[in-house]
Amino acid sequence: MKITLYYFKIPFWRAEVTRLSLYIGDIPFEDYRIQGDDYDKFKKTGELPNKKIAPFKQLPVLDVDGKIFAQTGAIARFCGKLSGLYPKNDDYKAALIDQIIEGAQDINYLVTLSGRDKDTERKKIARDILATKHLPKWFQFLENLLKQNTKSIYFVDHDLTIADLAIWRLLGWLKSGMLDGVPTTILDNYGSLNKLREEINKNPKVIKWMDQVYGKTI
Ligand SMILES: N[C@@H](CCC(=O)N[C@@H](CS)C(=O)NCC(=O)O)C(=O)O
Repeated sequence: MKITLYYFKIPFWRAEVTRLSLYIGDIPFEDYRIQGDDYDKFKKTGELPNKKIAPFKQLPVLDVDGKIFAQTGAIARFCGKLSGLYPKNDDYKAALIDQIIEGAQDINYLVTLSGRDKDTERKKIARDILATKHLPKWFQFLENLLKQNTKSIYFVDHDLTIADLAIWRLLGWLKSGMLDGVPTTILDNYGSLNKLREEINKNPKVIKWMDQVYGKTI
């Protein structure tokens, strides 16, 4: 099976959940990062470097033996099944993982909405509401789910899944200081989320990936 993941040249959770899942599972894949002319063409027409058109003119897109499909969750699940980080025969466990990925989508959407206004003053207010109301509410939901799983520090059962990787990278972005109006202390009050982050930061394959691809831990 030949797998190519198309995404932009950034370590964003939408792609990183799949890149890391494949890397952890020792599944070979091409990590195609769209930039330069490829990027301009994609932005104008939705055309990918393999000449196919992205179904929603968005990334990520996965190419599996010449067949393509999009959407972060669909791609992460497909690759998670290959790498052993998503169940093949346990619908309930799969749904528990799915709800976290969908939660990540909801959080991402709130962040996107809060950054849309071109008016600086209105954007500042939107970001303030994001940082003081929306994010704390969603972090608490995630914190509760982590606490409910008494089997491990992960979201579901005993082991790492794509749910953990998605939230790990999403949280890394949210507390990075890159988002205007969202302080780097935003996660300080969430013990279980921090434990999850620390554990994944210590994962030898994650360390190796980060070092090899980005030259640092992010
Ligand atoms: N629902 C999609 C959203 C994907 C998405 O928003 N991708 C962004 C990059 S993070 C994109 O391709 N934006 C370009 C565009 O919308 O023109 C998913 O889950 O993958």
